[in-house]
Amino acid sequence: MKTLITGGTVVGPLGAAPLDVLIDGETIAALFAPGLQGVAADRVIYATGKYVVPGGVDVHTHMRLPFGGTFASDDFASGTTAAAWGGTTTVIDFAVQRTGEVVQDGLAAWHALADGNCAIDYGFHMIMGGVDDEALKAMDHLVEHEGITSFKLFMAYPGVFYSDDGQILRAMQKATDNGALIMMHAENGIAIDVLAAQAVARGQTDPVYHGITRPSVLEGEATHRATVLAQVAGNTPLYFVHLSASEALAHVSAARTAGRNVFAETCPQYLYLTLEDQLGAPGFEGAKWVASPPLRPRDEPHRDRTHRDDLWRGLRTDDLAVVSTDHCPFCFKDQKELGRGDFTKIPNGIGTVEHRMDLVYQGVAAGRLSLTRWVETCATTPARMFGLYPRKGIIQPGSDADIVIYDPDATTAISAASHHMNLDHSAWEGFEIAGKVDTVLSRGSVIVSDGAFHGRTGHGRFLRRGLSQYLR
Ligand code: DUC
Ligand code: ZN
Ligand code: ZN
Repeated sequence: MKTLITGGTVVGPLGAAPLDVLIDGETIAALFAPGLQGVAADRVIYATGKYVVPGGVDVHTHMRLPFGGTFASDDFASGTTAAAWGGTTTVIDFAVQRTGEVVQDGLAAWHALADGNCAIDYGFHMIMGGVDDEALKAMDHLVEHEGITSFKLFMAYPGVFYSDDGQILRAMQKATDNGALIMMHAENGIAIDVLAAQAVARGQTDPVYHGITRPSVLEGEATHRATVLAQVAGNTPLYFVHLSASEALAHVSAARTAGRNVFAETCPQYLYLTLEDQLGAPGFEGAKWVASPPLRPRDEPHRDRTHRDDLWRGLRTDDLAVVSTDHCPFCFKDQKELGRGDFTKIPNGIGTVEHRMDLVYQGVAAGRLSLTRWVETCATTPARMFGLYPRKGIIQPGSDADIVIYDPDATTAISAASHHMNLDHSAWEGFEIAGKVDTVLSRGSVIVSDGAFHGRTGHGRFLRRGLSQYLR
């Protein structure tokens, strides 16, 4: 089956140009000047006035993550279907090794959850919840034999996922040897737990105290500590997940200026939402926005140069290379409600997998980000960072035909009433965004068009990934 996408503007990391795209089966066969005569195709998709961009690559999702006595509300079927609706055609989810568990058992459990249930292609990182001799050996095995080349460690959540500095150093030394990427949740969890317990003891139990007890300097401190540990371990490739704070970004920038293999992502929630406006909503409403790191105060660190301003700047300068979602949805009813009367018991997470392409495109519409940077941060760089390039993240001959046709003249209104995530509320309720996902192809199949989903769970295949292709 040959498909021709004609009349659109193809956007890639090198710029935008009017080009037609020919797809043969599951892959891109050719790009050529618009309207070239004599091209035979079984199906023609007209993209006049629209952008033709690589399918989005969201490298940070948590389908069914066990957390706080419950599980993230999207499974692989609902979560990857919602991703597809939003123009994301690849996710990398986090398989989990809990403390005391064998790494390979955690991985097998994640394959069982995902296998046959995904609407789009998917890969895994591994959360290392218990770094010991066995787990370190397992890292080699996963890199060599399982197509898993990135490992998340937590400086937060003592007693749950937490690694101490010695465990972090040992995992980094292992990654220096085998070429894996260490992904870091950088918040000083030991100090945070003291502040949180003190707040609860004072009766400060509302959701907003989740943010107040996790100040940005404790993300900055942990970020710096991790860069030092990576330096000691031999310039280990280090990638900070969900970076939210100016202090943390400054440490990433300094390490990068020193020539080190240090990278970072941010997430839409940190680009738009704030501690006062969302987390501080009246009553228990703010629980919808409890995630870690937390939403940051509106006017910090400076009223005229906020965390959000710095994050947009970081996206322009590549100190922030990627936008992911940290998609980790929990319903308000029965899940977020577990923390009524004690914010420390609110399951941490926000659901955004459906809206990332739109929310970052909003930066283009507002003049904060170039079209090319939109595609780079949402598709091309995540694919390169996590060893999927050029199969994913680019429109060029030989690549998988994962393509989004994006209409810059339409608008998107976000609401729980219309989204496709298994979530009874939206952290983005009422957001009106310039731009709209029009058509989505996954490996040559049209899975979204004309406001309808045409894909199927089970279409998505597991992606064995290579080492990071973004190292310097
Ligand atoms: N942060 C969250 O908000 N949820 C899950 C894990 C994490 O690091
Ligand atoms: Zn995290
Ligand atoms: Zn996460």
